[in-house]
Amino acid sequence: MTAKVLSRAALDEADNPSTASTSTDNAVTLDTAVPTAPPAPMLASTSDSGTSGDGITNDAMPTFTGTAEDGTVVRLYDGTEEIGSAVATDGTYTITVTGLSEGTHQIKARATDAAGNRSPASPPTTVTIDRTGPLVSITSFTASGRRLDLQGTGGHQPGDDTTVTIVICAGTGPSGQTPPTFPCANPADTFQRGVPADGTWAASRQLAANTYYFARAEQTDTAGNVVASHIAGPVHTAG
Ligand SMILES: [Ca+2]
Ligand SMILES: [Ca+2]
Ligand SMILES: [Ca+2]
Repeated sequence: MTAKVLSRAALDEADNPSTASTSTDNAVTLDTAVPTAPPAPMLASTSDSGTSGDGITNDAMPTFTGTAEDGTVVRLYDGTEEIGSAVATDGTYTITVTGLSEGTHQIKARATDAAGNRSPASPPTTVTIDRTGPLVSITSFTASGRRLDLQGTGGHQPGDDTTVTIVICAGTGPSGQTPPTFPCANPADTFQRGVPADGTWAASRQLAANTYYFARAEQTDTAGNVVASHIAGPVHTAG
């Protein structure tokens, strides 16, 4: 609704007792309409690392987008804590939030109009911050004749890939005992091993004779964390 009001001076005689005005310049709109609750904020696809669309990300400062009444100030909350704000322009907003701790968060939006009316909270969006990569390692790397035997560990936490990828490369340098840069251009072998519940894996490979080899294992998770083990080796196959 619209109402004509007296100037602030007329309303506050202690400050300005003699300058009351009834000018129509002081017409203001009294906005008592509370904004409707915005829809749930959406995690921006660019902030949803690893598998897209699952709300699991290793980005601790993700960006959210959404819609709200034009011109309102949209605030995002993690529980009761405000984590970012922006003005809705053309009815949309983009907010990059302050750091979120690892774990699951329920993010809600509220919109506040120029008159200070605050909307109810939006439905929540669930986002999981996962910055912990799988625990992958090579624990044993030996040669017997031309056979290489490997043992290692892999992560078995929720979201960890169920396989590790093992890459074996020949050594470099005159003696062949210098470790290559991984991943090497022409791996001697690349293969995968499943990670059972006990978190260990083992493999045997038959490769070329009289060669120094190095190995590295790698594992990812749904958040897109990629962990590479140390480079194991050299081991030398028999001539
Ligand atoms: Ca309003
Ligand atoms: Ca994701
Ligand atoms: Ca993880």
